[in-house]
Amino acid sequence: MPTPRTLLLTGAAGGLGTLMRSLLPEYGYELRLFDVRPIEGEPDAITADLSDRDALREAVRGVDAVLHLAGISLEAPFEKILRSNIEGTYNLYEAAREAGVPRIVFASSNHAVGFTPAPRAGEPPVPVDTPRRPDTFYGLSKSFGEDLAQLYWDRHGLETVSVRIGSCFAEPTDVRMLSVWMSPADGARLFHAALTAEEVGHTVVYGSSANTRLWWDLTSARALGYEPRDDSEPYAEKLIAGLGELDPGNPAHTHLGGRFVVDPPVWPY
Ligand code: NAI
Ligand code: 15L
Repeated sequence: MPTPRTLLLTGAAGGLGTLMRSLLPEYGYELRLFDVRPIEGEPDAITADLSDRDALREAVRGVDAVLHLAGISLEAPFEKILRSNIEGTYNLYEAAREAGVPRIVFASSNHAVGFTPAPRAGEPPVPVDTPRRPDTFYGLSKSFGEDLAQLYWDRHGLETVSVRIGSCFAEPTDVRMLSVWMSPADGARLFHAALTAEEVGHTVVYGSSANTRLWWDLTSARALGYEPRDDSEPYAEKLIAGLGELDPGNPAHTHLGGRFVVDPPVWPY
């Protein structure tokens, strides 16, 4: 598939959205920005909530694809998750279906499978078809998003790549992240591959760099043409010296979802 020219980027004001605003134009995309929060220096950005169906209809008009990052990105009361992540994602899919947008790349999360035990030394990486085990209402909403994407592919032919992102930040900041980190540059590579691969139907992939300590299987991501170039290992010595090795007796260290399985961080605003 040729590079989609116009890309709707939801969640454009957020951490990942800000990173992608600077990285994706190099791949040839013209970005249309959408977020409930205004974005400084971006007067053309659409400032609207995912509950605003008229704003979504306007936002998807004429775009070639959507990168859907908007939503609550940590644990929160169920009612808030319901509104932003579950109903909001449904509203986006409906607008995209009505407008005939052919493909969405959905920011799913490792927390859709967060209660899955991390592989121990010598065990194989977690496959993409492992049963979903959400660790929070947040993870549950990502599980819903993946099922919604499957439904819209099977019923309406709207394609999605659901990317179960690990931790996409400038650097890994704890020992678990050595296994699940996705560098921002690899994030842009993966989103570009997901936006341009041929005939994806609904494909689920894990989103991370080629980490030496990787916990999951990147085969389905690589099948899209993704070639990660980064590895968290250069950060390992300093992180382990400061924080210690992962503790096999601590559930937050032995499940994919990390601290979300015991002490989920809550919505900060
Ligand atoms: P973030 O919290 O920094 O950004 C999310 C953005 O969505 C915010 O700018 C917020 O204003 C916007 N938003 C929230 N509710 C909205 C609504 N109802 N209507 C319109 N906009 C709304 O999160 P971050 O880190 O940028 O993550 C982006 C996406 O990727 C999220 O969906 C998150 O769940 C997912 N993700 C991120 C990971 C990471 O490592 N950064 C890991 C796994 C998944
Ligand atoms: C996520 O899904 C969150 O959005 C992000 O803030 C991180 O907590 C990440 O997962 C993670 O698991 O490290």
